[in-house]
Amino acid sequence: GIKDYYNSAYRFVEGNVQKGLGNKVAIYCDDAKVTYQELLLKANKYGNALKSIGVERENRILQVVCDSPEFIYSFFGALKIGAIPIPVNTSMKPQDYEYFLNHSRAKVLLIDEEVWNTIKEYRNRFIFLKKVIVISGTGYRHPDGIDYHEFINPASTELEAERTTSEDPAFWLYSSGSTGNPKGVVHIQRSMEVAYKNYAEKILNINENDRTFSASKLFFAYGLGNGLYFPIGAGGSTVLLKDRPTPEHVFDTIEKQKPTIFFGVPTLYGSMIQYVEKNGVIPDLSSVRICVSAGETLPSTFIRKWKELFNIDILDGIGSTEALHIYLSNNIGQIKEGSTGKVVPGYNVKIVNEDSLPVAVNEIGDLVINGDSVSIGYFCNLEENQRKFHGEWMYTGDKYYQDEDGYFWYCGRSDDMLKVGGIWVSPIEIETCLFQHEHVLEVAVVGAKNESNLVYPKAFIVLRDGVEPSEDLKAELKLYVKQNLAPYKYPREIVFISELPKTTTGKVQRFRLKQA
Ligand code: 3SK
Repeated sequence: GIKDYYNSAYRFVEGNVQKGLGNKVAIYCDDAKVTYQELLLKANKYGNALKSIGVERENRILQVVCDSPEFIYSFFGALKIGAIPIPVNTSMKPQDYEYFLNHSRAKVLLIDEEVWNTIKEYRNRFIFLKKVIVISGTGYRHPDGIDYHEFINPASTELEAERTTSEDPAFWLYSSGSTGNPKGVVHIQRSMEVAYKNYAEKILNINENDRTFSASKLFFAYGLGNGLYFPIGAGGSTVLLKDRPTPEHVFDTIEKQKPTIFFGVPTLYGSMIQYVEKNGVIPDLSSVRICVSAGETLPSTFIRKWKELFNIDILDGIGSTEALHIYLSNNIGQIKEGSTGKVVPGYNVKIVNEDSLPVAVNEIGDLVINGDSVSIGYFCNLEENQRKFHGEWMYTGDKYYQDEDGYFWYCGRSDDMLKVGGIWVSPIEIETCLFQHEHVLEVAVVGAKNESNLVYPKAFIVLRDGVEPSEDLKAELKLYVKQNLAPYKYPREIVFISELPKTTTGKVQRFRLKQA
């Protein structure tokens, strides 16, 4: 028979109310405060309302909702009845939503009114879609959708959790990747608990007194942990920001809502530092005990500057949508600037060569990982499943080396490494070097080919405000790399551009630069 009934919504929400935290604030959003008791009742109502329109266990629901209490009610409400919420980015194009809906075969769409207004004219293209629930500030009064508040209001607040097991599918996230269509990453009921225990408990030492604030939105794997199942797993609180996370909004939110843990990405830390330098006023971040960065390597200069401005450390780490959250991280009090830190307890990692054999210390190879929060695979994508998942190991697609102290150093995506004159060259190393130059704001290095089809490093550079692009500056930058790295690594070509192409998660889209 079935041994281990486990329902993550029950564990995360009802568990806190049973522990006596019912009157504690779980969610801060603008001026609203939502207690655990209220969260439980709203999630129950939504789960019951879904049942009333025929949603059953394992049915999928595409959730296009901004960071708000409704995001959290509906995510847990769906999980509680064993249905599968699929949160996706709220600022995509109509063809992206068409892809998500048709690829996931979701029969129900829960969507913010502003987004629905941009896609409703394409409804006849959404071939599996049956019901649309619209979240509107003023009430939704059109026959093409059901108003969210009218939908949940009549539903009962009592809901027994579906008897799922820890291995039942729970939710999906779409992974944007740098090429191809987004992949539907399937996570199971235990995934959040595992990521919470491994990273939030053991690395962040999260507890009931913590209040998290994630600039990365809840529909990203990074944001989902930071702003939803980490704080709620700990019986703490989350601060949500509905708006775009500009430096101004983020600083205002920190000053007003006083989080203890802040999560950002390198580009945001960079623009927050620039904002402070430009305005000459240092915002009050004294409530924050630790900051976290992920997504791409955090430049050492940002770590130092942040410490100088606010006296707070930033812990850099790396995770993935497939692993659900961070599996390599620096530790509080043991930061090696520029490194991705060490293995997060609970995960196993190896750096392997082309024959899948472990490489020596300081040697670059492919990073592979395993752990109980890793996805069970992509929905309907045999080729990518076979490429990525090898027995218990998952290929992360990242090149790394590990130093003699056990710290991991990122060397680029597996397919971004350049073999220049027969030697592997890390584009990241060249980028890090160029980034130290006083005129460089952002930089990305890719491989280009000369007339003999030989690969050479080509740098795309965004200059700081007020710096004039010139041939002399190109020569100066090339010389700078030659003087600071092995000379064969210098970029043979430099292109000045106004902005680097990026994914919605802020990662540079190198494939676009390769085509440029
Ligand atoms: O990009 C990352 O490093 C990351 C971290 C946590 C969760 C998900 C992702 C993609």
